[in-house]
Amino acid sequence: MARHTLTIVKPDAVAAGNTGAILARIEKEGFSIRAVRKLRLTEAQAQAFYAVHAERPFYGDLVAFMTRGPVVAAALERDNAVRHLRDVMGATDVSKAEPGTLRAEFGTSIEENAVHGSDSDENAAIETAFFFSQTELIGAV
Ligand code: 3AN
Repeated sequence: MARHTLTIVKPDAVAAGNTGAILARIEKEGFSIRAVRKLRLTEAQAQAFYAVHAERPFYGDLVAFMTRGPVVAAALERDNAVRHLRDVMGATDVSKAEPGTLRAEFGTSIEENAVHGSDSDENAAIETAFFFSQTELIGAV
């Protein structure tokens, strides 16, 4: 089981001042932060990051949302990293997210759902490389 995943605190949660609370919860879950960066995605970057959704009706809105303010990206390490972060995040649609999950606590809708987490080991590697170079990634000590 691969040990790496990538999270993004989305613009809604950054604007609401929830970055620290979300990263604190992620650390409490046993993740080590390998690298972290605050940035504002360009339209081209957001389009590329969500290219898999390019044909979906919500793609334009999703790109607009993800570029409307800064995000905080973090590369994470833990046993069973992808699965565990997905469980901690909860369902994409906030109204279906289990109580106690990050999306239930900090999200407000299916789109403004506070946090992203990679959905496979393969995408975790691609998404981590999207934000960080190899030399920026610090292994757990
Ligand atoms: P997840 O983030 O749970 O992996 P994806 O990858 O299916 O979900 O969707 C990526 C993002 O697109 C979601 N986080 C959400 O912001 C947005 N999204 C997904 N499905 C919808 C939808 N039906 N309507 C509006 N936005 C959506």
